[in-house]
Amino acid sequence: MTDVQRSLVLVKPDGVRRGLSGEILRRIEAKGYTLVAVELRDATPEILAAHYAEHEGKPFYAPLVEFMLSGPVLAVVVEGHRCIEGFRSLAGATDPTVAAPGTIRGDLGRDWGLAVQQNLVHGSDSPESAEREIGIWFADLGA
Ligand code: DAT
Ligand code: MG
Repeated sequence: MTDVQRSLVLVKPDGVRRGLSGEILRRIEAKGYTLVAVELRDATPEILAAHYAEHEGKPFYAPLVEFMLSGPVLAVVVEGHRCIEGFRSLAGATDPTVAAPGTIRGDLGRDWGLAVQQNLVHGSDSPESAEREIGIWFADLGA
C-alpha cells in the first residue's frame, strides 16, 4: 500500500499559448488521476523565485523565469497513489527532443533553439517538492 499523493503540475506558457491545456489535462485524467485544483494564473517574480529556487545561478535560470512570465500558466493539483512519479512519467524527459514518444513532452514538444527549453509542463519531483510547491501556488490548500 502507498499513501495518496498530491503533485503540483503547471501547464507552462507555451502549453497554454499553443492551446494544449485541455490535451494535457485529458492525459492526466485518462491516466486515472484526480484534479483537485485547476486555475489559470499569471506567475509573478516572487512565486517563481520560490518555485525555482533550486535552479538559481544556473545559466538557464533567467531565461526560465522570463519564459514563465511570458503568459498565463495553468496551475493544477493532481491526486492519486504515486501520482508524483506517475506524472513525471507522463511528462517525459526534460529535453523534448529526446523525450520518449507517448509522453507529453515527446509527443507535443520540440526544441525551439532558445536559451531555455520550452517543454510544456512542470511536475513536482518528490513528496517534499510537492508539498513545498503546492504551498507556493495554492496556499489555501495546504499539502
Ligand atoms: P524538469 O522540469 O524536468 O523537472 P528541471 O527541474 O531540471 O527539469 O529544470 C526546470 C526547467 O528548466 C526545465 O523544465 C526546462 C529548463 N531546463 C532545465 N535544464 C535545462 C538546460 N540544460 N537547458 C535549457 N533549459 C533547461
Ligand atoms: Mg524540476
